[in-house]
Amino acid sequence: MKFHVMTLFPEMIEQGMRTSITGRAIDAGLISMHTVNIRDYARNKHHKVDDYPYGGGAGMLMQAEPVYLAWEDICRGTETDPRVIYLTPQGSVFNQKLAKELAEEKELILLCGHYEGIDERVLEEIVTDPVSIGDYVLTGGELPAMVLMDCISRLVPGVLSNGESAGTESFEGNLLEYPQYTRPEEYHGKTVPEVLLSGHHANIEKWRREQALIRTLERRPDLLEKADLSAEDKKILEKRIDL
Ligand code: 6GU
Repeated sequence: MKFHVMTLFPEMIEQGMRTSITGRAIDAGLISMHTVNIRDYARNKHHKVDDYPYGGGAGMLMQAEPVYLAWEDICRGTETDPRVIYLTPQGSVFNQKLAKELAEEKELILLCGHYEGIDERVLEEIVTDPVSIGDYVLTGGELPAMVLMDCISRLVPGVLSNGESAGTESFEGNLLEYPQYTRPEEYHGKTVPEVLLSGHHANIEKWRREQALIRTLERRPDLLEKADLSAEDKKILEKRIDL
């Protein structure tokens, strides 16, 4: 996977991505990152990339031309024309399903806006996927771009070690993950659930499924509508709802 990131703050993206698992994946050549500073494509003396919005209103907008020229330059070096993800609170909300779909691509272009946004005309011209990371407002698209890259990278084969597998975790089958415990057996007077110490694998699996269902019901009931639930799962949930 190759990520091309169009931004006014390339150092922010590079610092973030060179850390931890994504950093290791870059070093191993499993993913790569190419940041492009949109300011380098401003064709004026002061490298100005923003201006006032027509019609008035608060703040400044990023101008179309430098964004277009930066995109054009990236595309000169790519074999196919990559999808262009524009990070914006006006996008569709990112989720694990979209992450899996994007992880299949060979290259992606991520466009980070700043200020109050970007001139709509260049967005119409180049953006294929407007994406948001949730219903709240951030100062720019850099953190969201890193969220997407982190999430997509860990789905690229080889990025996670066996111990970090991307299998049974939250959002698999639209359920949250069950609670987990490690040593010591007693901590601040609280003990580990008995079943986990029993060595009885079928009972452990049953307990974990139940906990995942209860946790999803309590914290993210909206997910249950999309979850694949067996008759037994439904019984567990109904018992809880009655309480
Ligand atoms: Cl993608 N960008 C900004 N600026 N704010 C956001 C967002 C994106 N997603 C949620 N809030």
